[in-house]
Amino acid sequence: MAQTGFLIFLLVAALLLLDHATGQSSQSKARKHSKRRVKEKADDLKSQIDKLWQEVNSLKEMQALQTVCLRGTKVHKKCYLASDGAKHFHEANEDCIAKGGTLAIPRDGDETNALRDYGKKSMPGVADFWLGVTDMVNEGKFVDVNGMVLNYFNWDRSQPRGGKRENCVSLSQSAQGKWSDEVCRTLKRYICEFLIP
Ligand SMILES: [Ca+2]
Repeated sequence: MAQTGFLIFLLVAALLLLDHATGQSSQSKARKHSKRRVKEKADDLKSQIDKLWQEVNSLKEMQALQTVCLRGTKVHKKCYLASDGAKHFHEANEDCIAKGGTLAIPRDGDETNALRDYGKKSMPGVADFWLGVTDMVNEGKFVDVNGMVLNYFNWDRSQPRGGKRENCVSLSQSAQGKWSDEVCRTLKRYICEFLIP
């Protein structure tokens, strides 16, 4: 991204200036006034560098998000990206976090439909996949992977029913996007979701 390149250039220029300013500081020890001015200048440059770093990092995040959205799909204010392989719930969750997202958490009927359609398209023939919903902390109290209360549930008939044995939730394609609790150590495909700022 051209913007990132420009910011990195600015950062390097600022670092060189800072180096120069620090050098000056050691040469002019005798003159207190000038020394203070140089220190102020250096502090100012440092804060500018901090700001530039923040911008570089947020640009990197935006770029990563764009890549995800291009590879996956963009629906409303989220991007979804299907996994290549199957994993246990915890590993699937960690993989999504490493990519800057979470396991997909449908928040309403529209998101369920979008997720179901994307799942069918991106993972044809896959019967179900992990969602970012679990009751492993408090049995029977299902929350999202951030531990936040859920306002939307889409349980299949007579689900959840796994008790303490089944603490992780999957979305079933054959049940039109309905949820079931499952054994967390089951190998399943998954979809990561990324919130668009
Ligand atoms: Ca349970």
